Amino acid sequence: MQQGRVVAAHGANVRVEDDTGKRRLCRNHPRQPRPVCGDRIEWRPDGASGGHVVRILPRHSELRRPARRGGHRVLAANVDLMVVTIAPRPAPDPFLVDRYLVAARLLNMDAAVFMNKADLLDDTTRSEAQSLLAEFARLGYPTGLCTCHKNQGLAPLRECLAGRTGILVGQSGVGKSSLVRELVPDSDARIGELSAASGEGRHTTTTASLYHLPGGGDLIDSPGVRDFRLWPVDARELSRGFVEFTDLPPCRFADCTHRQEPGCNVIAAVTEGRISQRRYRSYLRILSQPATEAAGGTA
Ligand SMILES: Nc1nc2c(ncn2[C@@H]2O[C@H](COP(=O)(O)OP(=O)(O)OP(=O)(O)O)[C@@H](O)[C@H]2O)c(=O)[nH]1
Ligand SMILES: [Mg+2]
Ligand SMILES: [Zn+2]
Repeated sequence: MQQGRVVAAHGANVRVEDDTGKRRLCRNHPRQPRPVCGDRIEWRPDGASGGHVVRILPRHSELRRPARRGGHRVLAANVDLMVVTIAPRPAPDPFLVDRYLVAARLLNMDAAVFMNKADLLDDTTRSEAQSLLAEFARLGYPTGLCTCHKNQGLAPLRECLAGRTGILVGQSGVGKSSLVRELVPDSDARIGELSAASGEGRHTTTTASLYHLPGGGDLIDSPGVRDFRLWPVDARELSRGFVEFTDLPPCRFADCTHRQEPGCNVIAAVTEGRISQRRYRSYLRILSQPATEAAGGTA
């Protein structure tokens, strides 16, 4: 029996890297839970280059999204840092960033927000981008502006990732795979053009893959999404996901949902400008999302 790390999962087969760095395809028994990218597993060789999965070792974190028929799907395991990637094109969706940041907190991962394709910014859009990033920086998230084309601004991202397992998440076409190619020189991550008609990405990456960073640490490239929905959460859990809600004094009612209750300290902080109106609107939107709605996107 050997141990290894799953670097990519393709249905019932997983690509596993052993201690020596050798990769091989292992079959997973149909009745066993499916390993995902980032999993540590036990496996047994059969034949010269193949093997089969014996079991998944305990995970210290799971990146999840709701499944279409209820429950949830795990996209990647043993992730320390979620790098929410945005770009000037396709246009950033701050509400999508908020949902990722909530997910990261609830899943016990750190998070960072990076805007790639900074070479596409002009003076006006640059200052808009900077104020959006500043909002996340004020909340304590590492942020940065970078570009793959001139290889600029990547040092802060490298620093965040050093010695850890990070995952790049975000809309299709923001340049996640391009970042992998910059950060992991010998990687073979595929890169796609944006659609000329819609300006959106074409969902080039179809499965999560793990790469090793030259300075230590691992980086997982993930398929772009149109949408990232949280699994159903109640007000108490959702409030844990909004970092700026967590060190306020307790509201008058222990089960306050921060919608309209008297003596609500979240509403007071929004009124006094200590919590941003935009983030509070994101909170209300997530809270009112129908619990049974099907998951969108392709990831
Ligand atoms: N101008 C500019 N274009 C970039 C930059 N980084 C990536 N691109 C381009 O953006 C397009 C999409 O890049 P990808 O790396 O495939 O994007 P992705 O986020 O991996 O997309 P999915 O795999 O579909 O989720 C390609 O045409 C890249 O050449 C950048 O820093 N500047
Ligand atoms: Mg990609
Ligand atoms: Zn309240």
